[in-house]
Amino acid sequence: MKKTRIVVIGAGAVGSTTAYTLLLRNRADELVLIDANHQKAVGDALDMNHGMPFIGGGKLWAGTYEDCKEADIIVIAAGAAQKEGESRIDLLKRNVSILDDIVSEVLKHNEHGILLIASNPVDIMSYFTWKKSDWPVQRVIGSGTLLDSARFRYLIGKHLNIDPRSVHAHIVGEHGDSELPVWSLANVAGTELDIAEEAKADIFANTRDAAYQIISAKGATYYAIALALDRICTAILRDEGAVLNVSTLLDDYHGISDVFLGVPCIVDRQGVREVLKLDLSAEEKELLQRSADKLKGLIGSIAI
Ligand code: 6V0
Repeated sequence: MKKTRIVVIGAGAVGSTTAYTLLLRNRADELVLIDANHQKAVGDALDMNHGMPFIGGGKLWAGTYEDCKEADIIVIAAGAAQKEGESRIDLLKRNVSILDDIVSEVLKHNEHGILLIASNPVDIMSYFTWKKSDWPVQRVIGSGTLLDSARFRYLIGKHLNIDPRSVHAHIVGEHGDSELPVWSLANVAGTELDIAEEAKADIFANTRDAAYQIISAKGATYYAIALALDRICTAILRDEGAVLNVSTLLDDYHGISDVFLGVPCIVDRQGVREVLKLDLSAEEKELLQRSADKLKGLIGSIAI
């Protein structure tokens, strides 16, 4: 039987934590770490391999782009941090250029896998990767608002004292400042949420600003995004048909097209099998349109 292989490109905080999460959960027969700083990937692979006697499991190594050949999923978590005095647009250009190099290398060796993008700004990076790869759009997936939706469900669950897995609620749009909460459809077992408007505003503010809070406390976020990436990999490898709020190309989604945004999608072995159109309120549609306009403006400013 063919072995399953996941390659993680970018062995920084997000990439190495993702590899560790995939390893602990025994998701793939083979895990490969690639980083421009090869020594970092080598160190991580050694460190994790020393845990094998405690968990058993497959193989893990620090590799090269040639290892992408057999990959079922290629996770991209490489990125550059903002330099002092650098504008967000300049950082964006620099990250697009990093991604351009990475995707060129991957494409030399793989044409059948699924590209799963975590690098920020994730919706733009995913759109760029899709354009660059020329792959069917199903096979280029951004982590989108899956993490944001998890934060949202956690905070609603905490407020109501209900297990977050039993809370059905979506954050859609950009993974970032223009994202929006779909309160009109949020529910527990089909029943409307009994939450006051002020508490709702607080829950959403803490969802949207979660990354800022964590980064100011400890410099980076990586545990929950690693679990979100693990969730997407699992839906793909097990052909689950799971509904996950990933970033995908919209095609007349409430009138929005030609931009990647986080919306609920059915994810299986093909990647994004189907995009689910939420029955949004008029206000939510307008906010989603604004989120799309913002991203299109940014895409235009870097001339993809
Ligand atoms: P980090 O810890 O600085 O790691 C980045 C890694 O990328 C480093 O090890 C670099 O050596 C490596 N790298 C840089 N250029 C290249 C290249 N050309 N080829 C291969 N490797 C390269 O960053 P961290 O891991 O914290 O974040 C990585 C990316 O994930 C950033 O863009 C974050 O903004 C993004 N995140 C996305 C989230 C999401 O929800 N999608 C959540 C958290 C972070």
